[in-house]
Amino acid sequence: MSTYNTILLEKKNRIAFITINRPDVLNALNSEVMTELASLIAELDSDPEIAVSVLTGAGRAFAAGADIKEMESHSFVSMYMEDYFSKWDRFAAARKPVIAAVNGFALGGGCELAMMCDVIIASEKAKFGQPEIKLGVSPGMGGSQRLTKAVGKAKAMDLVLTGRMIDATEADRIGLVSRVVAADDLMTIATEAAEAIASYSIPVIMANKEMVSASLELPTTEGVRFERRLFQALFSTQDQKEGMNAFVSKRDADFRDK
Ligand code: CO8
Repeated sequence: MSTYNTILLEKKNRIAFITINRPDVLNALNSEVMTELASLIAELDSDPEIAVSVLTGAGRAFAAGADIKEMESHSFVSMYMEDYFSKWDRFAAARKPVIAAVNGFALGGGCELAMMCDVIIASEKAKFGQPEIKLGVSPGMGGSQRLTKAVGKAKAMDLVLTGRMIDATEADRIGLVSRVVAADDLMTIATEAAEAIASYSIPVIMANKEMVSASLELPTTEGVRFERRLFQALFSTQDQKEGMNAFVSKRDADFRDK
């Protein structure tokens, strides 16, 4: 297992708990966080003992955005030549589900990171926003696309163009988050959601994630065809036989990830 400077990792009962750990700078996402998270997520994708991850932030932020101090002196050429922040694409391409447990500020890149995850469980203290316009830039980690797909044009334009922060209640109302929970219950409820997912068959979890994710990219007819092929393919798994036999026999299923 690799060791990391900017993130904490704990693996328990098929769940990887990942904490972004730069609380002094509200977990600002610098290149090191990106590199470490991208590499960890690839490692977890190929770890047969892990079904799902929970991502949160240490202290009072989930992540208050990309690291402004790291970005400030960049030029277009240096950004372009490095393809600055392109490794976030690897994080977003995770094949196993990631639950974002948003404990506080999720601003700019922090909001974009939460939106790369599959389920967003927000503490009532969470705050979301895309304030990049105030810094003379724009979303750069997928926010203009994922936010618009999540909440529609009217809300996305409001958030991106005004740069205003919204609270968890508003985020819930506009469909940005999956659930809002009391701050003290955040990790318990995120863990319960992860445990529910982790109780299922890993290849089946992955197929379910893959087809929902495909809906964001494919026209409906293609998406439905993709869903049907994957659904049909799942009948080649032992876990389909086990799941259906367990139901018919009125017993709990014993999935084997096969
Ligand atoms: N980057 C670097 N440092 C940060 C960041 C950040 N995004 N956010 C907070 N910090 C630091 C502060 O500088 C401060 O450090 P120090 O103690 O050394 O001065 C520490 O964290 C605590 O912050 P504050 O004192 O400001 O705490 P407050 O409670 O007063 O305010 C806020 C909290 C409102 C969250 C405030 O910190 C804030 O506005 N932060 C910036 C939010 C922001 O603008 N985020 C967007 C960043 S740009 C971005 O994410 C672009 C993404 C796409 C890039 C892709 C490139 C290809």
